[in-house]
Amino acid sequence: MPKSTPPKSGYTAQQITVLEGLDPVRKRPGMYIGSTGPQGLHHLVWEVVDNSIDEAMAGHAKRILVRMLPDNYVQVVDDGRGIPVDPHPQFKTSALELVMTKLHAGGKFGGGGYKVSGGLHGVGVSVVNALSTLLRAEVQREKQRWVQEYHRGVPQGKVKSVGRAQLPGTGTAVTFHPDPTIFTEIIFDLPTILDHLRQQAYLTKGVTLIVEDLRNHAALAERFMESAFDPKATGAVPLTSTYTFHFEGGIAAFVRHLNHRKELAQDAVFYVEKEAEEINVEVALQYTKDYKETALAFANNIFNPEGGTHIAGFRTALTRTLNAYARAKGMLKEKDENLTGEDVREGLTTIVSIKVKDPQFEGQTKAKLGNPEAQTAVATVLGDSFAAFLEEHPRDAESIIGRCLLSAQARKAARAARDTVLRKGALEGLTLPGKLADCSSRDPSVSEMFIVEGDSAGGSAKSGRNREFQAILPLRGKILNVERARIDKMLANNEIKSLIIALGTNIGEQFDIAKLRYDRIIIATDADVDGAHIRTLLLTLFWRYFSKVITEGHLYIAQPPLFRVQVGKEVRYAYSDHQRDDILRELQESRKHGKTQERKNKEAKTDEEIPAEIKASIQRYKGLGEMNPEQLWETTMDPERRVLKRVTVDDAQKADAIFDVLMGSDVEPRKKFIQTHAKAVKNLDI
Ligand code: 0RA
Repeated sequence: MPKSTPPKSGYTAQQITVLEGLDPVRKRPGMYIGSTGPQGLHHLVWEVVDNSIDEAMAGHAKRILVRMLPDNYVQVVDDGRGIPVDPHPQFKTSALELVMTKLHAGGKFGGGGYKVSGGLHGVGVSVVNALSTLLRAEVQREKQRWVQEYHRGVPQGKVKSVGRAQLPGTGTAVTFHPDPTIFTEIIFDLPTILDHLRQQAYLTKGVTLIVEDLRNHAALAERFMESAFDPKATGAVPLTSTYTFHFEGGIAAFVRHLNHRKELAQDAVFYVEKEAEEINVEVALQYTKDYKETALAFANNIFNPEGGTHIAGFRTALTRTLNAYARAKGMLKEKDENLTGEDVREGLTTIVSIKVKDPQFEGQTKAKLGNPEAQTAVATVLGDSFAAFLEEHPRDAESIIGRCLLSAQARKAARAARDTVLRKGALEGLTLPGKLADCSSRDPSVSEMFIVEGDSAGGSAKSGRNREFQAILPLRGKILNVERARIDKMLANNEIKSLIIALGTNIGEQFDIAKLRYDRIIIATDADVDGAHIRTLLLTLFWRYFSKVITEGHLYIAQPPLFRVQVGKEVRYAYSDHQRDDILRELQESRKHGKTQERKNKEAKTDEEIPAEIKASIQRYKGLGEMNPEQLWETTMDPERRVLKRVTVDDAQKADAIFDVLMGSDVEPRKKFIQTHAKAVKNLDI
């Protein structure tokens, strides 16, 4: 528990109850925010933003701002009504303090109408407070500015008025610093924040979400640390560090954006928003000439990577409606089979977003919606309105049905081809590929396989490995982009064939996870754009055809170091720029110290005569191929020393569904994208 200094006034008794209230959060943070890694860290931001989004959805806030400040501070400001500061009738404490210090106290104030956006977030801002070394709440209300500060969830004084409101109107601001004793790292990632806020902006039409990156604007940041509502500082934020998201079209704009680089098979985006079974349902869809389906599902603005009942309801209604329409218009003859679910989903981009009072999530990762009434609700809403859309847009309808008939044909042809391939035993009984350097152990539970990019790195990995339990599969070039390929084409691709045989699980209907030959499959690619692309392709491949390898936790990404730092004889490896600088400083310090001692012992010289700089050599690794076998073993393969990142369903979903501009991690192209569009259109519907 935090040992904070006792506050001055009679605050001690209160302090104890607050601690008791938030104690479980600090004891088991994972229960509240999922993890204490980077995902959990960013959850803090989502949690605070969610509260402001609720205020926006209730019709009271128009603008929500996320400021990234130096030293890992984040500030979230909205122009809502301001959290009430007056004493709560039951608890006799300021409502603001209750919201900040009581679990699940979130939206229960102000009577009735206020809605909590539940789910994985929705745990309440008090959780953020408990997990922050410092949190400051500022409220503009009744023409005053009110402030309270907390240290690991403990108030450092009462809610106080600190003078007149600074900006016109009302609002709430929360500034916090995550607790480094809780989180494995506390560095916030701009692309992650932009991705999330863009997504939230699509899901909350009409609201403006703004990110200001002020991590390199010390003077401005200092003013905001004093007051989030400082009008002078507010007016001085440069446009170049500002990212604005606002979509009048909501999820229809989201679909348009997901399809912006694709050839379309339908002009108008279909969009509906309606209530059924007390659930608010929104669906947007548009057909493309692509092969793959993109379907993103959200419940209460939370992404459900594994879909759930809302997606199920969408699918049945879609298939049923299209078959009924095609029959009625004679596009399907009496003798023709019905279109299958697969046929009607090829090339389709869909967003389903529902708001439900009591969301239930299923599965290990809580990634799947379970409410049975959501299935009926979505099916009802979509069935009615999509049938009407087809009647009103006969040309789109014709093009959509044509597209589905074509994929039915292709499906039958592909099945025939695959059956031939599989019957011929293309995979079964085939010997392990020649390029695989297998391990000697036959016990999958101790074995691992590295998928290594390129022959030269493959060579180093083969000599550097522990052959007892480590197998190496070098992959040459870019593997086939499975996004566009059908299973018959994939099976003809040699790189992929090697991979499937090495895994041992087979593929498609024959897939059997029990036959996996290694407990850990480790992807090792270079730290450059090509490496990232190959990694994305592999993730997509695994997600599409071997998803259990991911959901059962067998897929990993190796984290080779970016730098080798040497001072004197000492060698260390660094995995980031920041770490490189730390190591360098540390090594130089310890060496300087060593030299001082040496000379003091010999000649009794003073400190001033010791050289300040000591030669260091820094090597930047551009690829795995630049490391010799020993280095590769030490840094990337040795279980005692290496860093591995386990691939999550979320990683795979991102790679699969939206790895273009929307989800890509390079900021520049997207920044440009946002900015050009921001200037071109008044209502930023991109
Ligand atoms: C309950 C009641 C009222 C405002 C809020 C909650 C509120 C909460 C948050 C959290 C972040 N920003 C927020 N803005 C407002 C106001 C009730 C009233 O004024 O009548």
